[in-house]
Amino acid sequence: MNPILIRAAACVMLCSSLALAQDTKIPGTPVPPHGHTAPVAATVTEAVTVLLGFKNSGVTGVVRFSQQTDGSVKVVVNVSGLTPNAQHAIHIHEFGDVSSDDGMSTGSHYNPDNHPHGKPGDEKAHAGDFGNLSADARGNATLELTTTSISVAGERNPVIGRSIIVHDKPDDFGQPVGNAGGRIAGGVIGVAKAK
Ligand SMILES: [Cu+2]
Ligand SMILES: [Zn+2]
Repeated sequence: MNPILIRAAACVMLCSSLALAQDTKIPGTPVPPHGHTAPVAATVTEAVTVLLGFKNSGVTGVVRFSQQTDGSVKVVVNVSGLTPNAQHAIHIHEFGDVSSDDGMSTGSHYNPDNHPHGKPGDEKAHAGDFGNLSADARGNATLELTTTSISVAGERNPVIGRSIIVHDKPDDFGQPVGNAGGRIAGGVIGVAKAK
C-alpha cells in the first residue's frame, strides 16, 4: 500500500472517531479543533539516555542530545564505573529494547544509510558510530561531539526510540562493528524537556 493511501486511511479512521466523539459529547464540553497537526516527534529537539549497567557491571551514565538550528546534533556523554584508564566503545544501536541483560536485544549499530562501520567524522560510517570513551584513573569518562549523521527526531536518521550501548572493549574501527566486545551498559534514547 502506498504511503499516501495509508495516510488517507488513517485520516478516515481518525476523522470518523472524532466525529463519533463529537456526537457523544457532554453538553458544554469544548470540542477540539478538527484539523491536522504536525507529528509530535517533529517538535522534539532534546533527548536523553540514562545508562544502566548490564549484568551488575556498575557502569552508569547520562547522554544528552540537543538538536542545533544548523541541522547538527550536539551529544554530551558522562559515564562512570568504567575500567580505569581504558577505552570503551560507544554506539547508537538500532533498537530501544534493553530488556535482555546482555544488551543483545538492542540489535546492531544504528545504520539507516547502510554504510560500513567507522568513526565520527568519516565520510561513510554508521549513523550511530560515536567512537570511544576514554576513562580516567577513576573510571569516569566524558565525551562531546557534534554530528550531522543523525537528528534528534527529524527527517535525517532520527534517534528517538533507539538506544545507546557502552562496550567492554575499545572500538578498533574494524569491520563489521569494531571488535568492541561485550555490552556493559545501555539505555533508551527518550524525549527530554525542551530548553
Ligand atoms: Cu555498540
Ligand atoms: Zn558501527
